[in-house]
Amino acid sequence: MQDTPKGLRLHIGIYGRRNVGKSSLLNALTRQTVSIVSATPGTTTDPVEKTMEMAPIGPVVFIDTAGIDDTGDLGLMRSDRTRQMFDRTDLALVASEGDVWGDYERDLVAAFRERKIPVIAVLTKGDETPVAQTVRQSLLAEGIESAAVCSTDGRGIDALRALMARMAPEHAISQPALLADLVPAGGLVIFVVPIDLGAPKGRLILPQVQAIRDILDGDAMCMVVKERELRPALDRLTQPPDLVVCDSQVVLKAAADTPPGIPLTTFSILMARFKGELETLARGAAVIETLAPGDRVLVAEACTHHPLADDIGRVKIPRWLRQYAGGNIHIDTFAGKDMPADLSGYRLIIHCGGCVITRGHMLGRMHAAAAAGVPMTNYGLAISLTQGVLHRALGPFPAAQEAFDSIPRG
Ligand SMILES: Nc1nc2c(ncn2[C@@H]2O[C@H](COP(=O)(O)OP(=O)(O)OP(=O)(O)O)[C@@H](O)[C@H]2O)c(=O)[nH]1
Ligand SMILES: [Mg+2]
Repeated sequence: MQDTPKGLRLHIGIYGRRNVGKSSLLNALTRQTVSIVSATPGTTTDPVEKTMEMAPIGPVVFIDTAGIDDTGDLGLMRSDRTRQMFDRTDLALVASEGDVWGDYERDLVAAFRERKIPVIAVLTKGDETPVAQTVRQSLLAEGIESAAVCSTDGRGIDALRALMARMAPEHAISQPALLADLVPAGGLVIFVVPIDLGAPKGRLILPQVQAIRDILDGDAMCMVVKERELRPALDRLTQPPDLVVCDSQVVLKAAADTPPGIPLTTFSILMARFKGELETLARGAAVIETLAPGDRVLVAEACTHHPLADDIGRVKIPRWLRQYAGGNIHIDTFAGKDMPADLSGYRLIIHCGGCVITRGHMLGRMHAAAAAGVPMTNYGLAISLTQGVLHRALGPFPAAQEAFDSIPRG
């Protein structure tokens, strides 16, 4: 990842007036002394760039800039240099001291909005300058996302990172393959797709269609079968397939029907890697094995679909968890755009596959969970775990399988 060319990195620019703490913010975000910090306004004169890997986004370039309010001949040249960075920015942080939001900040936001660049208002020096709630309210009213931070002790920095991941433009976030990397050109995959009452009429669901497309793009081949036809399909082949991918709901049968030497996984696990960090989610799944009666679990869903009679998040997963733990687990369900701000007290978050949210948004949620010290997994991994086949279903992803196996079990 260190070799990622700059052109593929998310460029995050830090802008604002002199002395508001832009360079300190950069140092806090990178956890390094990248830029010189001093109490003298005008310390940063030329743009400072720092290339790094930033969890949860991936490869980024930070750009620290000179104050936009600099004066005098030299000062105007410096603020011009700052303006030249606008077009290179994929995500803008507009820094201002906690109780200040004036024309300079408004002009900066307008300049980025004109360029369709997402902006976050960062209210700095939280230890010294109380954040005026009126400032945050008026920002919210204008649709400007904000974060309050203190760069000297790191408060609010993780929440800002999560917000940055959520706001980062999708194209700028490195996207892993869906499955083409698991199958060589000319290779064969069998997709196992149950056609039950839950299947949409006359078509396949998006992850299945995307998987078929990905295999075709990779010059490989696929067979699509229902779970009952998996065994006969395997019997007809003169060579074993390179991979079997099944729906989570039939993973037990598919695992039983697929000889151990053939790699097997589920659509949900493919999507978990596509949308989030599979290793983190695999570690989170292992927590289910240690759940005890009385534990609290948050079941989080990205969309607000109308709950079905046997709803997976509200009925099935809670039932399996209680069976697994052998007693009552306290389960809160949440559906929608913003996760609860207070995640403390939960032993685990089980998230849906996130098909309606972007990868950046999902990574932001994963990071918020990590910042709160709460492990996270997703529906598909949880289902395979409760069926006792997650270790096998992670086989095509050795790092995730290792992460899953490495969790100490009480
Ligand atoms: N107490 C406190 N001081 C801070 C914080 N962040 C920055 N400062 C101080 O504010 C002053 C300016 O910080 P810088 O990071 O250099 O600010 P800047 O916006 O980069 O300034 P220029 O480069 O001059 O435009 C320094 O004295 C910092 O120590 C903070 O979170 N808390
Ligand atoms: Mg500076």
